[in-house]
Amino acid sequence: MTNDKPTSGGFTKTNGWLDWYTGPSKPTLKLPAGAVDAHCHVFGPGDTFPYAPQRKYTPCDASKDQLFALRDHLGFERNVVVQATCHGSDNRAMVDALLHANGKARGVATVTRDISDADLQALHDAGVRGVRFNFVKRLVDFTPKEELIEIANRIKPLGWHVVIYFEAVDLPELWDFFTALPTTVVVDHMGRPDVTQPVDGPEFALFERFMTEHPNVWSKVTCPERLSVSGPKALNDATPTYTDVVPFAQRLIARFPDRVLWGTDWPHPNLKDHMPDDGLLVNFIAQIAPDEATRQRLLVDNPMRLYWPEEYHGT
Ligand code: 0GY
Repeated sequence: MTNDKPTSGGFTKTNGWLDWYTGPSKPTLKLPAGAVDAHCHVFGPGDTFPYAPQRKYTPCDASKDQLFALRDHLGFERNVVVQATCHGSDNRAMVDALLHANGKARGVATVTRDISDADLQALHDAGVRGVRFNFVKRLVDFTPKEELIEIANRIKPLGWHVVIYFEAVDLPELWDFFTALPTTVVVDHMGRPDVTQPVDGPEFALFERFMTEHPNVWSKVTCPERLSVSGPKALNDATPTYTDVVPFAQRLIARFPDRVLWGTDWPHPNLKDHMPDDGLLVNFIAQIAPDEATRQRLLVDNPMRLYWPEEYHGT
């Protein structure tokens, strides 16, 4: 990504959703050395890595080379590439990115119960360290819970974790299943709270209870652009953005400083009203993690402990 400046508004509309922001600004927030973008995707290219027939959306192609250019542009050193539903359980595009990242990318896969031990090991050797279970109904069809538990039990000996994606309203119904998972459990996007509700309200209190009572549960404090109702409202780098999401992310970072992760979510699938400038998203980190010590944990220590433990020796 050589473009430092937004071009023609920064995005175009394709396939019924917005193409990624084509000219992310340079963040004014300097990230700590070794920072990890712990939630991002690659899509296709579709002619090399076809999208899944059962997908619920068709994304714009978003290649590993574009992802790596974005990483360098924003000031990250590493990526965690998360399998998105549009590729189903065909992990080839994600694995291809890992294999071309010089050890600077790890992955989270989607697998089905019929995967062989040899194929699981091959994913591990490529750099996969987790599986993703998705419960967002607009994205996936239902998978029986006994199948998911079986998968969780098979990936546990590899030292992997389970990433879960769900809507906050569904947490009560999913609680027993989530709390029975035998591994570290990482929640995408803070469990998608309704940020028009008070941060002290019952919905987010339940999520905090989930993390308090279960020390194996981590959360990504990601996706202000998905959760916000107030929107980016960024006129310049100094203007606060996505302010309605800030109290939720701040709360989790303050309460669980060793169990939070951050990522861009590039290339932002399914956003229909605005496409974020990834430079401003990085600047947003300063609103939720105002001091350097907190950012060091959020962006370096925590993701390194989870994804590159063999290289992490503490700070
Ligand atoms: C995200 C969020 C979304 C999409 C997916 O796997 C996916 O397709 O996770 C979404 O639409 O909310 O994390 O990328």
